[in-house]
Amino acid sequence: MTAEAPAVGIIMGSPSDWPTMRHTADTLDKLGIAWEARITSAHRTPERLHAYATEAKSRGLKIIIAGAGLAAALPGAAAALTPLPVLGVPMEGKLMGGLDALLAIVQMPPGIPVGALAVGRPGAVNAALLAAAVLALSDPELSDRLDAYRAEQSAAVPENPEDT
Ligand code: RP5
Repeated sequence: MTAEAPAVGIIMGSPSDWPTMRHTADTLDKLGIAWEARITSAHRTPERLHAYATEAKSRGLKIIIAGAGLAAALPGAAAALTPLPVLGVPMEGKLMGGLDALLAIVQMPPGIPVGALAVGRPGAVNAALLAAAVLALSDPELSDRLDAYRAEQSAAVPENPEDT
């Protein structure tokens, strides 16, 4: 987290989601994108979620990334309360390795979209990269940093499997 006003709000249903969602935060840090993180459960703290989501745009946030497990209503409930783009990350380790949360997040009714990512750490990382790609459309310096991130990632992949 930086002193800069956060562009990305990372929300999650439980403190138990943070070990996964911290990969979102770490990836945003690598790209120099300011973020904030909050526990806001659709079921356990609905008033907190309502306040957070309805105030998010006026507070200057640009994108919300929501991680949740089990019934995983958080991303959809947040999307219903804000015009900002909402990306959803299903938590793993619950029923069928997180298939429950994946289906809950991806099966939104038409009219209120959630950008559903992969289950667990891959989705948490990619949510940050997808948010970065959207923000980079209006931020040339971030666009350069994202290009550099991807070039570095490519360079780190060995061509010969025996080099790993
Ligand atoms: C969901 O229930 C949370 O997103 C979490 O993934 C899941 C379990 O929560 P805890 O029982 O670990 O607090 O609301």
